[in-house]
Amino acid sequence: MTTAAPQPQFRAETDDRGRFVRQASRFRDRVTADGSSGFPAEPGRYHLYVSLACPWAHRTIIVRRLKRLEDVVSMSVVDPVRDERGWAFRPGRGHGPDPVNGFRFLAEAYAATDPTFEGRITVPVLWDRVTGRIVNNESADVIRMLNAEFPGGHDALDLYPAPLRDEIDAINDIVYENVNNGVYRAGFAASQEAYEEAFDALFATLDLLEDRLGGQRWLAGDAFTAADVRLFTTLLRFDPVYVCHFRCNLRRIADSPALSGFLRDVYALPGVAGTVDMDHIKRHYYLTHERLNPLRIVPKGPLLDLDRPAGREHLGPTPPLP
Ligand SMILES: N[C@@H](CCC(=O)N[C@@H](CS)C(=O)NCC(=O)O)C(=O)O
Repeated sequence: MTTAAPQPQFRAETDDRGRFVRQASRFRDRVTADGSSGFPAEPGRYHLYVSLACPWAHRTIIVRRLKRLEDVVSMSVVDPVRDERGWAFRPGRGHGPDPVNGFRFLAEAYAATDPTFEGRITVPVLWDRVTGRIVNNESADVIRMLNAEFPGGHDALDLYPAPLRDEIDAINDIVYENVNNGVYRAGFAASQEAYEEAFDALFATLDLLEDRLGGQRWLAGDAFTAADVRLFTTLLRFDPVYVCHFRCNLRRIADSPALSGFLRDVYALPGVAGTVDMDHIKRHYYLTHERLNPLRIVPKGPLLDLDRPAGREHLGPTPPLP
């Protein structure tokens, strides 16, 4: 009997040394307050397609909620479990049909925008009802637009204040490479060497962040910013998913006092807990990556203690949230 060689989860995004190299986001147009980009920030015009499971989409869900843009940018949720047809709109707990276009699969939104697109169909997607196309499918861009361009939100909260931009960009670069995408580089590595490279960079960076957050409340200092939102969505998934599914098991977030305090601090901000769906998160990862978990058994644990007070108020101010 011959056995086929094991294949990486994403062949097209694996280099010759077994490293996971994430595809670039395809749609990068901008919605602007003044409309100069061709996509004016009109209330009711744009729609966010998200998965509650996905850490990248979760950023956009949190920023939409904190900025109180629920009535300005509509949103709908895909089934957390994907098959070979990709993200799908199906009825179920916490997800449902597509209210805008009646699509059955998110792939239809991509095909409507660029019929030649052959990459992975990803969430989040910012859809324009007027032109009938995707404006942007890069979460980093979408949170910036939600923060700054749309009228009618909670303006007192600025997640990307001008004086802190260089600092936020520098933090984001390190956190993206080694933590947000670092867990994926470990999990989708197709060689021991590639896995260890990602693993070492991930835990070295978590050590730096543990130090930093031991002495200050938020990553950029006194202001709660987009950098904190971006770290939060990875930390939230770390102990229940990445430790086991992606083999990121040097230590847990629960073993890191500052990181776990920070995680609970963000979780306790008004509106954030309501964006968290641990069932979607766990079922998505363990049921979808069939090469990592072929038997599709979903671990029952671990116990999470997200509601325990963080007790970090002495480290800095609480953001201006209603
Ligand atoms: N750079 C993108 C990444 C988005 C992304 O990779 N989303 C994942 C879910 S966590 C996805 O949709 N994957 C689809 C697939 O693997 O087929 C962003 O930040 O928006």
